[in-house]
Amino acid sequence: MAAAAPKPAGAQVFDAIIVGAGFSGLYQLHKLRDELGLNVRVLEKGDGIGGTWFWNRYPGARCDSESYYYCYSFSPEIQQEWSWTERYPEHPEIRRYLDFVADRLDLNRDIQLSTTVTGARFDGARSLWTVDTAGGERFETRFLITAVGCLSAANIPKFDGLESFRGSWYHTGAWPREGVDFTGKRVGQIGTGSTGIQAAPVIAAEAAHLTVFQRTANYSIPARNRPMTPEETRAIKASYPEIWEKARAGTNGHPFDVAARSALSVSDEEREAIYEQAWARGGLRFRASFQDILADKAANDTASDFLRRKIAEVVEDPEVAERLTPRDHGFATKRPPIDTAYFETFNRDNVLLVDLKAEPIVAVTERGIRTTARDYELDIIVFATGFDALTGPLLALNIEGENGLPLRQAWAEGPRTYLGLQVPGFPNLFTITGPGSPSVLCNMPIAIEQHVDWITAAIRHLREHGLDRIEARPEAADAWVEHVNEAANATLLPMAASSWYLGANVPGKPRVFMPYAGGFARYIGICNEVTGDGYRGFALR
Ligand code: NA7
Repeated sequence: MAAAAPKPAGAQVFDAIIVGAGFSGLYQLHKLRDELGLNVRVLEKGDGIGGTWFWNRYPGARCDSESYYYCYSFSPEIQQEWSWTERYPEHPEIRRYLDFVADRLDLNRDIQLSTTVTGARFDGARSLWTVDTAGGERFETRFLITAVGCLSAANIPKFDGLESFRGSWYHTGAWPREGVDFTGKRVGQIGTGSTGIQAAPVIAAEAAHLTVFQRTANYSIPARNRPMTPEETRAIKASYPEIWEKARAGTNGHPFDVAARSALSVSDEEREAIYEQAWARGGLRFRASFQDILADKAANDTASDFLRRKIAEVVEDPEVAERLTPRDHGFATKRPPIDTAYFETFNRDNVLLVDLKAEPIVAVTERGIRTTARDYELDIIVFATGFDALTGPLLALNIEGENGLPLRQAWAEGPRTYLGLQVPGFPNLFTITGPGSPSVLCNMPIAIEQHVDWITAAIRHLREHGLDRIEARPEAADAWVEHVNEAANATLLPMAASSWYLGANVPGKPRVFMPYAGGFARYIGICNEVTGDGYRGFALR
């Protein structure tokens, strides 16, 4: 590597700065420090590690991937030492797991908590990044790696009058550590995505009254959560190599097969039986019942119809059931939630459903929420309104690349990356699970590991060849953006007009399908080919 130029007074110098201490940041720290021997600092905004799971402590928050594969695969020791208690881990258990990993690998000593990055600029002459924090610290680093998660910038709708509300309000993705006591309270929950669907049953059981403000009705599959048995855990631990192999060979990084049959190739009775079985098993695997659920509208209709009928079976009041029934998008074209007694919650006497399509919110008042139809008096408002997904957490860092180009400007028309790993004009910046990679369409930890491994190998390559810089070529990024669009258009995913995959949930955000829908296995193959081909599409020097 070229010798580092003199540093400005006060800047702390590292080989790599990683922003974020969730699944991505922890593993990236381990790889760069313990395998490459780099001097690394992780900067983390929270006062604890855990990333997404540090912030998302709302009632009912648990993972939708099954615990035994929502974890790291890189360490056979860790996966033998750790045992999950439930099929779907609740948020405190995931934090305990990450603490266990951090302790086991002695990571905490290189993690700086309560440190918010406020800006990062690339100095082309010295091939170095300068990183500034809210506390006035300055860092200099050769490599800047964002490990900020895909769903970490809260989307809080700008309702008139929110500041006048006399009660308390919370966003689910920035939940107070000490929790919220709903006892005896009248609660309003806005949003019925995966989060709202997890939270509503738990809030309803505790609060005096819950009003759910729904803009778009959603499908949901029962999670069928339950404790893990010792036999199951033993069997899983004995077969981890095959589990991970299967997860990497699939579309979504889950270790299950997608049935190699069309929903239209079987009789109505057979299809119904297959869906009933998947419904009884529960979980995201419902999607895998047929291979064309996300590829063919007629096939998708069969799944959507089945799930609509289930809502009508569970919800006692037919009018409420109809309002809860999604009619404007097909199943799984938006991120499919899984639940524990979500639809049953609307059979409770203390729960009211408000259809915001029929009566939109006009304002938040001192006493609650006003729609075009009436006022709802509330003590607590819960915003389960999602995130400025994928691009939001990156833009919040105020990154400026070569010649002072702000990332916000480079992405004015939507994110433009090569493989979701790098952005042209931003040398030595790596974006773990960035837009244009499988990320949120995938079981996250395994997607993260693949990115971290790729980034680590790229940095190793630079160092072994005495090089300073790696940067995505503009033409490679253009071709990749085109491929990401093609991959999305080969599915039904872009059909859901209000999807956060498209940025449609945030007013003014460019409508671009952001994650890579071409499949995890295919994506891994492309990344490996690029590396094998001398980092095709990247400029190294
Ligand atoms: P989502 O899936 O984006 O859901 C947010 C919900 O909030 C959804 O029902 C939205 O309705 C609703 N929303 C958003 N803005 C508004 C306004 N202005 N008014 C009324 N309702 C609104 O976020 P989640 O947190 O549930 O899930 C995010 C991911 O976390 C999830 O997919 C998993 O990957 C984990 P809309 O559908 O946009 O009409």
